[in-house]
Amino acid sequence: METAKAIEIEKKKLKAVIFDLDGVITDSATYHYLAWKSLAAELGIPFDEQYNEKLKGVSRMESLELILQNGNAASKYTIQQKEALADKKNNLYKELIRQISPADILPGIAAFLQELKANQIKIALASVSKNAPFILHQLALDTMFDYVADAAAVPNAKPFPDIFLAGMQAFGLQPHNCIGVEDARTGIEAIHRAGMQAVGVGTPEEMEGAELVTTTGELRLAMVLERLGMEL
Ligand code: B16
Ligand code: MG
Repeated sequence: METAKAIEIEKKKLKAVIFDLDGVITDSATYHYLAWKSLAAELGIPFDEQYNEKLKGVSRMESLELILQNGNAASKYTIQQKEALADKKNNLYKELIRQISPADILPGIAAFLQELKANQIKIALASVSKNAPFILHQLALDTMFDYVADAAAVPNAKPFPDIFLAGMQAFGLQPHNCIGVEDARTGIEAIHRAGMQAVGVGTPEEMEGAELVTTTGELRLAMVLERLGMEL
């Protein structure tokens, strides 16, 4: 009986927090939007902020497909042409994100990361963005992360669990000792498929299914532990 209780307590220890980047650590979505908008305008395809919402947490090539579909242009280009279009967008995006600075860290995130570090909880990044290491550098957060998943090396993008599992495996942990923090539906699904509890940053409608729905400004270790039924 006592052994069973001890196992249950062990199962709920929080040992790692695995973060999405865009929309959680910083709002790089604005720059993705501006870069895609420029490309869409060049191609004569309608594109607005509402449509941009569909691209949250979606990989670069899949985002391009969605934009082309919106203009009934998906079959107009060869794979090679699509790769060139995606490169064009990425070059513009890379220019834009050079202006990101530590002032662009979303409210509450720096304090939450400090709390995790102070309590020896591992910190990982599970962003599908191939520009994530550069953005972390611009935010002066690169030394805060114990592991940054390589988006290029992960076979299946979100909503597959691969990128969250990569973070977990890097620390040799089990899913019940890890949680994921996300701002996109596909990301919440990926966290759940990885067997972890999900913290959703956004509105209850957008973050439906997450075990805890909050804002970055409200993220505090004690609150997260209590709401997720975990402990240090
Ligand atoms: P890149 P996340 C995602 O970042 C963005 O939300 C999504 O809009 C973007 O297309 C994707 O990264 C790929 O980014 O073109 O820089 O490789 O939310 O997973 O941090
Ligand atoms: Mg995101």
